[in-house]
Amino acid sequence: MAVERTLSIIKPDAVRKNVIGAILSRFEGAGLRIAAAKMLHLSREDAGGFYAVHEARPFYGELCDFMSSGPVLILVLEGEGAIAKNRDLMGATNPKDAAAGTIRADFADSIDANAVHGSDGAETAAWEIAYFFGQREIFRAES
Ligand code: RTP
Ligand code: MG
Repeated sequence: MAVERTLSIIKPDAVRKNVIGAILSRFEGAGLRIAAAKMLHLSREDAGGFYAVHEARPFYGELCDFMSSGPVLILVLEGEGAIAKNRDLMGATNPKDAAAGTIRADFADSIDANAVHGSDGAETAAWEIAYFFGQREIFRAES
């Protein structure tokens, strides 16, 4: 399987709950490396631009309010099959549907406050990584 990069966000609810370290351990335990990281308090415009693909959806306003409600930790994860692996670790969007042992089953409260974001495909991963990081902020395994 090819080495990939994916964008992960530890969302404001998980930062508030003080479970950043617990979530990072899930990624590292599954063989993903943290290739980049930054903590930001997104403006509503930052959040809106990031989730522009959902602009027409009824939940878009609440999503932007929530994502700009407190600091987030934004990560680039790197590893074999990183995009799908991260989605597997996250679990279903609604924590009620998330499989036992997934991040959302263990740390999310609701479909809105669902602890983590993860890119859903190769194209979105590339776009999302470029939204937050320059090339000099992303590190390869050997650096
Ligand atoms: P994410 O983009 O944050 O990783 O989540 P996802 O792929 O699992 O879900 P997506 O369909 O991309 O939706 C983005 C976020 O919008 C909220 N949402 N609410 N009320 C609803 O029906 C609904 N559907 C989605 C969720 O917080 C979801 O993470
Ligand atoms: Mg999504």
